[in-house]
Amino acid sequence: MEPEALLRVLATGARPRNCPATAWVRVAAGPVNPDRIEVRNPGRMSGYVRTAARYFGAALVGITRLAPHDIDPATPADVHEHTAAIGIGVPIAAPAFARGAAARAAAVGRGDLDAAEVVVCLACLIREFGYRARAHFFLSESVDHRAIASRAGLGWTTDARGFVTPTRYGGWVRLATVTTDLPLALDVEASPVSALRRLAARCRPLPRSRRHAPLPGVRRGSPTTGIVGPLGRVDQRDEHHTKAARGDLGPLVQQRWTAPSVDPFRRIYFPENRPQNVPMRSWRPFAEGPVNPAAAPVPDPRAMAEHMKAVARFFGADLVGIAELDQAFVFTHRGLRIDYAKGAAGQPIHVPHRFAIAMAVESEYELYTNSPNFINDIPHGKGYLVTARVAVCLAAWIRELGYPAKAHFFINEEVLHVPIAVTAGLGELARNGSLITRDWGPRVRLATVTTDLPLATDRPVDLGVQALCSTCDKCAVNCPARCIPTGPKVVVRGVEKWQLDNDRCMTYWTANPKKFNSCARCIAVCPWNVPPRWYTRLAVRGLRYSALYRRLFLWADDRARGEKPNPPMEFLWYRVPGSAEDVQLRVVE
Ligand code: B12
Ligand code: SF4
Ligand code: SF4
Repeated sequence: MEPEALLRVLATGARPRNCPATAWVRVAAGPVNPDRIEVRNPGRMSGYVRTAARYFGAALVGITRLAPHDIDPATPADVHEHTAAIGIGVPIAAPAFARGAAARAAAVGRGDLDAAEVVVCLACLIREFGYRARAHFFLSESVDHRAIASRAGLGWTTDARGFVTPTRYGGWVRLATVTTDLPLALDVEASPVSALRRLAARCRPLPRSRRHAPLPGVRRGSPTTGIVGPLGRVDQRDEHHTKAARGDLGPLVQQRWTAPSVDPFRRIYFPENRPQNVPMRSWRPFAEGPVNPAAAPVPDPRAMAEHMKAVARFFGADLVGIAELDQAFVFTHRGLRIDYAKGAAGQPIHVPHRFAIAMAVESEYELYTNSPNFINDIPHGKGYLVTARVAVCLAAWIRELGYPAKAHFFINEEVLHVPIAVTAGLGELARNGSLITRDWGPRVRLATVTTDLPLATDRPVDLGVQALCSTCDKCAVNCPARCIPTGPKVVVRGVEKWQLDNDRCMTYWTANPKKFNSCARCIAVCPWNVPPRWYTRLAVRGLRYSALYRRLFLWADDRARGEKPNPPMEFLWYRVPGSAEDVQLRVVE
């Protein structure tokens, strides 16, 4: 269905604002943090860079010296002074809904988009370390990726255009590069590969993209959050991040919330410091854009809804659902921090669209077993980036089909994602104030696209979440700020729900002495936050059937993980249990 629309989004088409990758040209290079970290051990620094690149999405990472013949003479002057080149290989996966040449072109386009995301994030991170770095990708390239990648040991060039890797991806990778003057230990060049191996790699089938079942077997149509009166709307100026920045929660909260984090990884995801080192920020102008005047006919909204969900999954969504947009879930007035900076705070919000597409992206379980700490801040930021990518790309694709669409994501949102996701059947509202999904529990980030594209809608689901919350209070007991209620639901703005003390939550995040910039303990400790295994998926499916089974499940969770879970975790430079003092943010030894 309309493969050209997808290709126009992935490559620079007729309307550049519907091609989200173009935003990243602005963050390929940027300001360098004047507060440079000291690198005493380049080997350790290389390890960090490699892990970070893999976390951003690279399958292959290699580090080599930048040679003069790698660089295009027209390259910006600063690159000539860079000493190291980090070669990145990103695997490509074909969409599940296309075949043949269209599938290959889409796979290559998505691979290029992902490769750009990896190098842009890595370059921003290095600049936040205090070193120069530039991302080179398909829209901003001035280096020879294949020469760099083969010297860095990623694989071998095959002919004028080909590159093959000695991995299960074979030749199905896209290359990109970061050049930098960060001191790094170098990799060795790859050894020659036999002609047979090259041939074998080329003959491998194109890997398919991840497919998630659209919640089969779920009891639909029985919403568990009762609506008992007229729904009240919310003013975004009362949003708690805004209140913190405005000073409503006290001077300490204000000072901490508006100052750059001590953690460089957080600084590339949250725009409290140098905006050009925050890739997501450059997507704000792409949330909306021109609509293709030649609208594609939609004879069957049900078929279009299924196709749209497949496209959203292709861009990286793990769950997708559709609801009629209820204006009660649209903020009344603009009030994000950036609106204050741009003088737009207080302007009335109008989202005239008929439908809302809710999307969830899972966060890595391994980084969410304990909280609060520097480690769970990392998937927090990445989740926002990935949900933003999905929403921006999906909205651009719908506009290319000829229908208006707007992406709502962190730092650019006019809607409440949780009620929309509940209405669209992604999961249920829980005691901890979050959406709980069947397979990933509350460990998901959300984004929404609003549109007029004719679509069939989904219905709310009953997974047994509220039934379990009625006999469980693990989040409330473990909340370090004591802001989750242990008692029954109350009615707020016409809705029966457990009501959190949101001011206390926000205050705890920012005023805590360890300088973690957020908290997600109510997500980490929740019994629904299970590791993604077949047996845990099976275990949670029984929760809606029996009260006895629910009690047994809670008992087993307490025995397996503890009533107050505090498991050790380690990632990059960070250790848990630990503190800011344990984190070597200043010196790499
Ligand atoms: C402001 C805000 C906060 C505030 C207020 C918390 C809150 N629960 O709203 C603070 C700063 C405290 C906060 C904390 C956190 N947040 Co927050 N936050 C937001 C934000 C930007 C706006 C929500 C808002 O305006 N709340 C103010 C009023 C409306 O809150 P409320 O009356 O308590 O209502 C809540 C629910 O009851 C429900 N709700 C309200 N009305 C109705 C009506 C119906 C019918 C239903 C079903 C539900 C429902 O929606 C609200 C939660 O979004 C949203 C993004 C967005 N645009 O939606 C993310 C968001 C809710 N936060 C999120 C997360 C993950 C967190 C944290 C874990 C922090 C972190 N590390 O990321 C904690 C968890 C705290 C908690 N237990 O809820 C995720 C939730 C993901 C999920 N699985 O549900 C969101 C959706 C961000 C995202 N893009 O993914 N957050
Ligand atoms: S910890 Fe228990 S009460 Fe809290 S959200 Fe999870 S299941 Fe519900
Ligand atoms: S994020 Fe932390 S402080 Fe806020 S409600 Fe959850 S556990 Fe409590």
